[in-house]
Amino acid sequence: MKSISATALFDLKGRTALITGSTRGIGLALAKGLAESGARVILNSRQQTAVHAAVAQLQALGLDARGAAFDVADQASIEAAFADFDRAGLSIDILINNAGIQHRQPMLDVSLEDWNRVINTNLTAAFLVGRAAARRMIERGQGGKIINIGSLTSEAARATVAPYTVAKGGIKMLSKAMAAEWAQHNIQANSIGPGYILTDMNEALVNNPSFDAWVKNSNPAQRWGRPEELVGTAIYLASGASNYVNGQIIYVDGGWLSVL
Ligand code: GCO
Repeated sequence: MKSISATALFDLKGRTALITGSTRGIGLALAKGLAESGARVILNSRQQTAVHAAVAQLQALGLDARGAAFDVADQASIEAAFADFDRAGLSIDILINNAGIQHRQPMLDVSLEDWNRVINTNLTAAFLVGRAAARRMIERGQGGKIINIGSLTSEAARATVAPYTVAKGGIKMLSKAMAAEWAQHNIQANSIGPGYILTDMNEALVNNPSFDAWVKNSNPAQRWGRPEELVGTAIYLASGASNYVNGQIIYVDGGWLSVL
């Protein structure tokens, strides 16, 4: 096998990446990072206006960005979006299943509706979007990359976020299931487990002095992470540098899960 230079290993030129839930926070940071590494990126959320604004933000930086507004929790919406990609000749080589919501409430009080809403958006969506992308990757015969965004709660539970925790634990195992069935098609499916990251979803936690202190005292870096600190791991898992890595989860957590 011909050797590839180290820098070329991480080059995403000529690749097309779909990042779900990418109009802000972690998703937008990952989309910007992959685009800066040469990829064409497709941004997504349910809101067309938010998609347009985020695409404009990346295009203003000279990046190859376009948008696709669809609901990752709705199978018909996903299939319609992929039919649009097919018609536009867009081959998704890299998928980042990032879209997710949070619901903070004691498990004894969580309604079945809220439970299902979180599981559908944070886990089932990754299965449905992943399968739609994998079908086309397999048909094209050129393999592909799937990156599922997990959490510290893929490994350990925090009280009052049970639906999210269960979904994120499932995300970790979904990557392994994808590897088990799709590695033979040269698809690598892995997870990233972010620690506590400064995002809109966590704003209430950041602004809560006792929660803020708990986060800083619970990880050896003694700080919250920033969305852009996840970009390097995403580029690694989206690139040729990780062609023999499958079904893994990489925690980007300041060391949180590695210390007592
Ligand atoms: C919470 C937070 C967490 C973080 C992240 C930690 O309520 O505990 O929202 O879920 O977002 O997932 O890894």
